[in-house]
Amino acid sequence: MGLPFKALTIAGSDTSGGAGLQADIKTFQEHGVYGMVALTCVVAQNPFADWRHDVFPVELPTVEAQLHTVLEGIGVHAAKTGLLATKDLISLVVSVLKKYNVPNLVVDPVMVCKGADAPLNPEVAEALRDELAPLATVLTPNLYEAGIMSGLGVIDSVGGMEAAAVRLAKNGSRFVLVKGGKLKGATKAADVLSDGEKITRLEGELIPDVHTHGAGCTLSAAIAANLAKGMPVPVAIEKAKEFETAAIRASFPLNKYVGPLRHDAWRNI
Ligand code: PXL
Repeated sequence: MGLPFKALTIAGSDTSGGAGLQADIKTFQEHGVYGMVALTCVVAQNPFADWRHDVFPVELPTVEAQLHTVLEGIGVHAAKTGLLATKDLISLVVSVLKKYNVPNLVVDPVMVCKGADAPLNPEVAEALRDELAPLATVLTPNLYEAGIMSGLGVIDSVGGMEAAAVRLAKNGSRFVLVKGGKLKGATKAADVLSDGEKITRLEGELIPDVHTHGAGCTLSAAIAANLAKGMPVPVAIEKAKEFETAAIRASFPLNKYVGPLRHDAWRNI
């Protein structure tokens, strides 16, 4: 066996194991990519308060030290960002990423955790859009995040997704993948990919009544893993969607509040 490709996730810890850095590391592993972590915050789910998500940010110098460990001390073929929790954390991550010029950066602009529907403050959304998104090789907003970041508000059609994707690509991200999984009335899982000029609709199977905790983290980590291996962006996305679909099809309940994807499901396809 040769040396593996290496990837870094800059993300929060989901104590329940299905999203955040846990989803990322499991996904990297399933792709044969060596995973590393810079922890930005800890998310604990409160079993005494309807599984409320409490977010505990990590101190800035601690995050900076972790980024230096990996980016200065080791090096990566790709990186991804997940939950960054505060504006200051975003600014720190942006300044360090700029210094190291990381190849292949996937930005998942996480604004809310499912079940914790308190959107992060506007400052965070602005910093994601103005500071971090322009560094992205691939930006992967869901409908909610695409609506806020593009300024288009509520997005409820494929046309709206296309407009948001183009606008966000013109904001500096090389590719934008707007995920339509939650589009009302859809019969297919329709995502939209744009580089600011071309628009592609990516249709997949819509799997009804499934658990989807960690789906966004898993998809963006799979894209990062495929980019680390040298795949062109559209191929990396197509293969990541296949991986995610298999993992969603095999998702399972952990308790009455949450059900994660099964990251090893692709082995049995
Ligand atoms: O799925 C969004 C998400 C991202 N990152 C962390 C999370 C969650 C949702 O629970 O806990 C750490």
